[in-house]
Amino acid sequence: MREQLGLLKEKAEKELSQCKRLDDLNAFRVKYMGKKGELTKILRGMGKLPAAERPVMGQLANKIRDSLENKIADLTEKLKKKEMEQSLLAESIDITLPGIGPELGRQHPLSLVIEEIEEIFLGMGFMIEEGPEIELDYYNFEALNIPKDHPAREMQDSFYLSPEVLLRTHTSPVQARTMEKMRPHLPVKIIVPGKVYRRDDDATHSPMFHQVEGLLIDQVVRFSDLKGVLLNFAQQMFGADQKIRLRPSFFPFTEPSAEVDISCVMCKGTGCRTCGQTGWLEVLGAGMVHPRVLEMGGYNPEEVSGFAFGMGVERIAMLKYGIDDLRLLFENDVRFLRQF
Ligand code: 2U9
Repeated sequence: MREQLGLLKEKAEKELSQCKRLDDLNAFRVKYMGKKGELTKILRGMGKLPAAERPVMGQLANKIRDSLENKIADLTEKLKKKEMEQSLLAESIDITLPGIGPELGRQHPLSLVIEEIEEIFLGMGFMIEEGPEIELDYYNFEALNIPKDHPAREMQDSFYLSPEVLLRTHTSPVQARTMEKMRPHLPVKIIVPGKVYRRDDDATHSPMFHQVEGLLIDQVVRFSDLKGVLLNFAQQMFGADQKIRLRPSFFPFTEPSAEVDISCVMCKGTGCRTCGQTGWLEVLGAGMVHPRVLEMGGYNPEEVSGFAFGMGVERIAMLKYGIDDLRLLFENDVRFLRQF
């Protein structure tokens, strides 16, 4: 039995030294010291020994058991500590790694252009007015000298919400509202930026686009004042060497009316594909405010006069930044937007 115990001790100690995890230790304890464990079996077999051998063998077996128990206890402590350290290590964060910053947005090219236009007109003493995108038929059409059967209504093919309510087709109703609000104050000197809606959708027309319109009413406002203001705008927006050209036109709300061209931003007036070899680009509409429009706004056309103008922001942005497709402005592709 002494020999048996010696072998068992040797084998157990070797196995114990190979235990790398707490699970291994538990398995080890069951294998040797459990109910059916190898050492337990030997201890149980003591009874069959001659009485003289029992105390010595018993002592030896107990010594081996105590020594194994001590070693298991030591190793349990060590492995617990090791496993704790490992789990802490696995949870640890490298605080020296570079952070993931939020991606910074940019201003949309249309916003940039609107702000630039606003700055230029603020510099000439205009105020900025805004108004509702859902508008009454009265302010969108009637107050602008476009009665119910007028062909200009069809040209602006509109989104109606009810017979008297629609998405505004231009920002002009804001000027009409501002005249009502300010009368009889002079001057009325405003620009109105904003979204407008028309039933149009192709390569050069979007159902929603942006306008900036302007209105100046005072005691004596002349056509030459209009030309001066628009030339100043064109030169600040597109360069000090800009020229402008006015051609006769028609709008129901102005008389006389004009289409306003600027010299081509691509070829500087020599003629190219962008300007169709003319050297000119049409970018604005303008005119002297129609006496009936002044009247409906509450001003006496015998006592005051005014000019008005309007421009499409998308067109200005495309010319300014050399954008060749309107739709790029509405697709919100960051690769496009990041360039401005
Ligand atoms: C009031 C009186 C007069 C606003 C004007 C234009 C000429 C014009 C177009 C330019 C390109 C619209 O975006 S566009 O399609 N606009 O040509 N707009 S005069 O005249 C007004 C407005 C309000 C009370």
